[in-house]
Amino acid sequence: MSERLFLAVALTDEIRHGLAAFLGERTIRLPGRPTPPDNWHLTLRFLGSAEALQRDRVLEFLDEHLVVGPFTLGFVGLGAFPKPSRATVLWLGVGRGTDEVTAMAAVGEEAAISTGFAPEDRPFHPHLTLSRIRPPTNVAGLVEQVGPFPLKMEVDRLTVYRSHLSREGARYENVDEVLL
Ligand code: 2AM
Repeated sequence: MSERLFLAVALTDEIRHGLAAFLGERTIRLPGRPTPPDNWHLTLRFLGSAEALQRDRVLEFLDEHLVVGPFTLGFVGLGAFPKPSRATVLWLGVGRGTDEVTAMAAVGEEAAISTGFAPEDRPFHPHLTLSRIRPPTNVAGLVEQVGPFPLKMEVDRLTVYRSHLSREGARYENVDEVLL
């Protein structure tokens, strides 16, 4: 049976609560459909539908090739895809640790390709999705208004998530971890 998988950097509870408080204190009303704090993460590589054997092979590849060591992750302010004046995704950006997160994503990409997934066609841009917006909306004012999120966290693992989609939205289950 296949499952819907993605590779990510999980957030600590401290960051989850800290970011929720940071947004709350600034009384920021996120436009569109905000992602629940329990779902916050940094996607490294979305795999999509995978068989159990493929998951095992991705994990083996990561175990062997992921040479990034533990590092400190810092954040910056808000940004938007494709651009703030016509945003469909509002996100929090990554500052310190960008090189390490990018290196993790590159190994995730190699793992995906070597186990038969199609190559990703979009350039990697580390981000934490805060809201999905339809129709596209101008969030330039909001992006400028919110300064950098000051908390940092130590990253010592890559997390494999299984995504469960339902009418109530997505739920992400941590199914495996690869230590850095
Ligand atoms: P995001 O990182 O911008 O939020 C689980 O769905 C995660 O994988 C989400 O965080 C999502 O985007 C990311 N993702 C990347 N490509 C995706 C795709 N084609 N379909 C669904 N999610 C995708």
